[in-house]
Amino acid sequence: MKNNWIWGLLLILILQSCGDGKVEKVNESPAESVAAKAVPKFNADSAFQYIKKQVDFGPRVPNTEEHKKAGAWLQQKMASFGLEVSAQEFIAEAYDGKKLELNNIIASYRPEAKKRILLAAHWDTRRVADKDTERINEPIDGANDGGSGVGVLLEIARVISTDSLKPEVGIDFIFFDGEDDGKPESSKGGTDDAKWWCLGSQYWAKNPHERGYSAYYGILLDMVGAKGARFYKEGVSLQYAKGILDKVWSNAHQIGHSDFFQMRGSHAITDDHIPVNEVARIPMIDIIDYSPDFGFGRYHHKHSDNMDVIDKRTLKAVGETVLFTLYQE
Ligand code: AHN
Ligand code: ZN
Repeated sequence: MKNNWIWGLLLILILQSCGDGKVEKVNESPAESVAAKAVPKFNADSAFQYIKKQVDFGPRVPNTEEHKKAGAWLQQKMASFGLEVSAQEFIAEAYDGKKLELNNIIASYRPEAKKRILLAAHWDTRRVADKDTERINEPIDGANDGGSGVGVLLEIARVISTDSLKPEVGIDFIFFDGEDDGKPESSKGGTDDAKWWCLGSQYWAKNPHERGYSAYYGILLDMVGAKGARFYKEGVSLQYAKGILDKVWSNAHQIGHSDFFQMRGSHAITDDHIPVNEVARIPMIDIIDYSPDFGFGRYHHKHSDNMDVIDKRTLKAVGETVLFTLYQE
């Protein structure tokens, strides 16, 4: 009986601490942020498996059987999510005169929606390991450079199509082909070097999958899975789509990924967002693992760009940030 007051006191303390917790949480978020709409869970294990599946096909070098098989799997996967899939097959010439059989893969969520967001990544991998010291003329796995962007987008597509929470916007996923066949290090230095990269996005920007296609904005993912990755505000994105860049980086910070998304600018990078910005005139940012101090990651265009470089924490940071952004639009 005499213990009753102790239990009472304990109960009051528990109730108080619960209340305090709630108030503190509200105070933690930055002053300018508004209540966020609910976002389904991004599964980094699933994204990791999608990368492994691509790597298991072998290097996705244009004009190879591995490339063809991986492309067919990508289309089938997006169709299995209930998306409207189309393939854009074309021939492009490489820096060495080789004719490349390329295939841009487009998958649309809610094709009837007016307000649309374009999400892109390249799905081809590099035919040489020109930054390596050995087996320079052999193709790389491209787990990060090629595999990771596609893996994150596949997981986003899976979540959007299977979860009961749906975004309000329509979404177009584009897997660009022929991004990574630019001149090797040994023959670099010409004035035309830039034009041999990004063959798929160059083609699509001139020949969109739908006449007069446009989107509210675009997000390109390139090398978004490496351990210790850091994403800076890339130069071309700053020039054409600073508002989007600031919004996405601020979202990343709001949900706890400030380690990955650095509030600092970096150099302009030749990538698939250039034709999208300059030719298709859709503002598009590039989330890319490139540091203003150290350049590309140590794995870049080397055989070490394999599954060992992939870290689920990086996939989670990028996946959650993009998914959060989509669900707030
Ligand atoms: C440069 O090497 C400057 N741009 C190529 C961008 C790239 C290659 N992204 C992935 N692989
Ligand atoms: Zn590359």
